[in-house]
Amino acid sequence: MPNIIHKPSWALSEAHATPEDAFFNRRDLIKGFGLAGLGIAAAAALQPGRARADSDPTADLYPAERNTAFTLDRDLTPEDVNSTYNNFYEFGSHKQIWKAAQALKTSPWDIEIDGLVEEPFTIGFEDLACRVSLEERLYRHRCVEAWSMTIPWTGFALKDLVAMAKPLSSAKYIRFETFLDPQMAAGQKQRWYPWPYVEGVTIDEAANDLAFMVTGAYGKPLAKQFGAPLRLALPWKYGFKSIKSIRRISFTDTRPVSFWEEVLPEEYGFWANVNPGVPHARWSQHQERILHTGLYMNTLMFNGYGEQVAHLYKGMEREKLYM
Ligand SMILES: Nc1nc2c(c(=O)[nH]1)N[C@H]1C(S)=C(S)[C@@H](COP(=O)(O)O)O[C@H]1N2
Ligand SMILES: [Mo]
Repeated sequence: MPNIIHKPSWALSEAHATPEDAFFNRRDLIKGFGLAGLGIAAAAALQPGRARADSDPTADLYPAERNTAFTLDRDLTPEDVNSTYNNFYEFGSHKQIWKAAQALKTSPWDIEIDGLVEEPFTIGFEDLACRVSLEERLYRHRCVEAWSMTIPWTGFALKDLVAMAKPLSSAKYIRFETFLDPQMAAGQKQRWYPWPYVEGVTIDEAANDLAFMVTGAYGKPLAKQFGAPLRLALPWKYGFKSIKSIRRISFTDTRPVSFWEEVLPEEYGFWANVNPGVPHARWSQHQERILHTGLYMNTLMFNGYGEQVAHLYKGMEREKLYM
């Protein structure tokens, strides 16, 4: 397992711990006044914003240090643009789902690791976030609908999670699954979609340096509309591969059928690598609209990440690699 580098706010260092005697003295004092409950409530009320029950216990992990190996040749998309234009069908099939997505309950959030692993286990998201080493990376994101953005993600390498899961040598793919809760996410009441959202990668793709598990963006814990608390970022693939709000990670020897592949297999496949030369069934992939400027740019092979990933697909020319 990776070293514990960051400490969450609730794991107080010894230097900050209240010495036991002082603690007991204070408690006796409060008891003496007969105002224990009231005293605590009043103290909390005097400090709005402090010790709030709903505050995010992973907030102390941000901002994480930027890994300069992952930089960009273009401006970042402003946060207010990115966080108000999203695909998250669980909360509606349009781009303005950011308000509806605030209904997503992200704590507690357990992640199941199962399938072809030495021993299946469940880990709480906050626990996971503290066991890995978080870093910031600047990534491109190219949606299959021909718009693109750039974003400072915070997270950890997917290969670190694979190491933690200890897959058997028979595992060839990883299948990711989002939550299923139609009461919370009204989009999941639309029965014609095969909920929950599912995505998959090969073990080799997961081992690539670029494959990133995202826990934050813009130097903060992930906003709900970005797929809190944990999503994937696979910047050389069309955006739909980057599954949001992951609940279950399964190691398997069969290729997972992803959500969009199940809906429209003639238009969406398993690989979905960005290729400007291979048009979508209904539109060209030659260019992309930059979200915050509205200007068009030529789309790059593997979204500009060919040097890092092209080798993964050598000898696979018979596969539908670009849809
Ligand atoms: N669970 C889930 N994950 C998802 C989607 C979704 O609808 N549900 N949409 C995908 C698509 S099509 C894109 S382009 C990206 C959008 O990510 P963003 O909103 O952070 O830009 O999320 C992907 N992950
Ligand atoms: Mo997308």
